[in-house]
Amino acid sequence: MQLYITTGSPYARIVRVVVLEKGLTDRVEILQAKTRQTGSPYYDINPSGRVPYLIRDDGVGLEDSALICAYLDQLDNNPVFAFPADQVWEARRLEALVRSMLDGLAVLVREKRRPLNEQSPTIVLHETDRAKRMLDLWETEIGQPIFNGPLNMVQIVMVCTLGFAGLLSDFDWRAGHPKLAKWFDELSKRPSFASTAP
Ligand SMILES: N[C@@H](CCC(=O)N[C@@H](CS)C(=O)NCC(=O)O)C(=O)O
Repeated sequence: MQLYITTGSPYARIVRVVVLEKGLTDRVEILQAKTRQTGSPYYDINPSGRVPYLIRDDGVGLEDSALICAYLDQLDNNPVFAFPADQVWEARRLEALVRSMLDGLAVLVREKRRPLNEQSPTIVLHETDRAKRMLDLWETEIGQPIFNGPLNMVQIVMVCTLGFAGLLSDFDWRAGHPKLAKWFDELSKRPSFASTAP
């Protein structure tokens, strides 16, 4: 299989972590895509131009980190990241909320990478405020069992989200969130996170 990524993409990192955790490095070739460039040859591979994008062994392409992770997880008929029935809705609820923070941060990082005179202060303020509200929420929720049991998708998405937030030099997500920072630092030591850190 071939997995198209960019090294800076937190969504691609989520899949790269799953590839490592599932021991699939021999089966998945990781390729760099040229995204956000007019006329990129990558658009012939994935017309949406987004990463991550997995081309399966049968040649069919899958987009979206959640879908790709679920696909890779079940390949060996031993899906370790699928939640048992009694946890599934709580896990999906939490993963959706973490992804909501990640989607906002992606907008914020993109905005801040534009030249200063092209940045929208309204968007920067809106997304910064959203990130702060979500971080406050996670500071109170990070003790929940789903964040502290065996590695799962909620934890993977959270680590990749906070790692991505760390790229914002003028936004210290750790300030006022000591429990979240401690949780992040502990889990970040895991080899799959350490070797994919932005
Ligand atoms: N919901 C998607 C989001 C993927 C996404 O937004 N990827 C960004 C990189 S972080 C991208 O490919 N951007 C290139 C573009 O918008 O053209 C997922 O979970 O995979």
